[in-house]
Amino acid sequence: MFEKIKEGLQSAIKHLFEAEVVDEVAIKEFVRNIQRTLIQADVNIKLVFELTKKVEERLLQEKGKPGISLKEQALVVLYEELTKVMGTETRLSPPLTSPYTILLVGIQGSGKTTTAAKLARYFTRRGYKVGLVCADTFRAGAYDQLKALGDKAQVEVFWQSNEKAEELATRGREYFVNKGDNLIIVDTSGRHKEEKSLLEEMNRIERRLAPDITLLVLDGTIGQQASVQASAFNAATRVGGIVVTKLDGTAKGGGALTAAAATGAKILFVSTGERIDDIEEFSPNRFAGRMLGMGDLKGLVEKVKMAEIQVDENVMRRISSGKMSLDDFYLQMEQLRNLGPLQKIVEMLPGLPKLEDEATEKMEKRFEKWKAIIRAMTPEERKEPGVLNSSRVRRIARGAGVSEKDVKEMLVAFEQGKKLMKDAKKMRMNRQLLKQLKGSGLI
Ligand SMILES: Nc1nc2c(ncn2[C@@H]2O[C@H](COP(=O)(O)OP(=O)(O)OP(=O)(O)O)[C@@H](O)[C@H]2O)c(=O)[nH]1
Ligand SMILES: [Mg+2]
Repeated sequence: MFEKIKEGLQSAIKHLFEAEVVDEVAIKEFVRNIQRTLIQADVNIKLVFELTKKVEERLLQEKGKPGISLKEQALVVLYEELTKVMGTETRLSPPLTSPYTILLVGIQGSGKTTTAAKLARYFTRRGYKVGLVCADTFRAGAYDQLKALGDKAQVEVFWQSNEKAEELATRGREYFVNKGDNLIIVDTSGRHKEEKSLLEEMNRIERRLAPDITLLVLDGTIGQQASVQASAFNAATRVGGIVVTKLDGTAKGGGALTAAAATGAKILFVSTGERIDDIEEFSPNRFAGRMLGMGDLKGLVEKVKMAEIQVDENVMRRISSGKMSLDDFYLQMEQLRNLGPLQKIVEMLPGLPKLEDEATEKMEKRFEKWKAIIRAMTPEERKEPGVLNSSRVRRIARGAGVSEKDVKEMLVAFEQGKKLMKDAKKMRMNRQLLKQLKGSGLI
């Protein structure tokens, strides 16, 4: 799913992460690459430009936040904006205590019958007693198809011949309610050429049946055309949610999802294959993460937010102007620690070379040691490390339970860090930063 989008977005990100300097030019190129990818995925041009304009504006305005490089920020901003265009997260959770009716509508071949069976299975697994009603009086073999699928889901299917669709729908519901079922799913017909009469029929069924929710089933392969269908059905019925089908193997999935979301209707489920279990709840967060090819982007966003909260503006100003004190250095190490295991953070950022486990472990251990050293110092020493002579170093080493060599090593690293932070303003480069860290012997 989303192979093309994934490829395009990831290559845009990789390109940005490999850039020497992330300046306005690099950001604009990043944005252009994203535009191209989304347009290829059939996302509506207006939506694409709105999204990329926001990404660009935010990146130029927000610049890098303290402790976060502009590249990481770019990734998070893109993730957040992608999530937004896919709508809000909504769950369909019918009550278990009273009967709930779902009416499925949609044009011919959109996947209604398949979806009816998939939903039957989905809700059966969650403890509902489900009944399927075939209210398709148009399609030859409509009942046989639903019956075969219903058997797979182990759900009973109701059907009677020679009935009006609205008649069939209400009788079916009555039958299952009397049986004590609490979730009734009604499948309807779709007619290609007679869309007007189809909409009229759906309107009739809806008025008569008064379902708890009408779900519109949209074929994902139609891309942004989804919005036209959604609007037409919404005018004839009260579309309460959308199911986008056939997202497997279509390059237009991004278009269908964003177009459907743009109509204001909520996408509740997506279907990704012909098998009975190929259905999942729609989650904008998770899908944006998937499009960016990262499992735990949400986690990264939270971590970035956390880091933002903890960074003191004054400290950052001191650090980036090269006036870092040992207290600031200590805080920096603390924050790195708060972000979680270093290895995990590095893994979450695309385009970064993998650190060996041992290297990160070594680095983390060293940080602990250095923190102990700083704790063993007087406030004056922390503020002005220049006063440290050999007798003070000896005292500190003893106080921290380390060797004098360790203390000296920390002081060298601190001086290097100070310089690094000063330069970081200019480069904000993970790769270079890592190289320098490696070169400095810190890791
Ligand atoms: N690959 C794929 N095929 C699907 C998916 N959902 C449905 N299909 C296929 O699409 C075709 C049409 O599905 P149906 O469920 O019969 O569609 P319908 O809306 O009930 O069609 P009508 O009753 O004729 O209006 C079938 O061959 C399904 O197997 C999906 O998510 N992925
Ligand atoms: Mg059907």
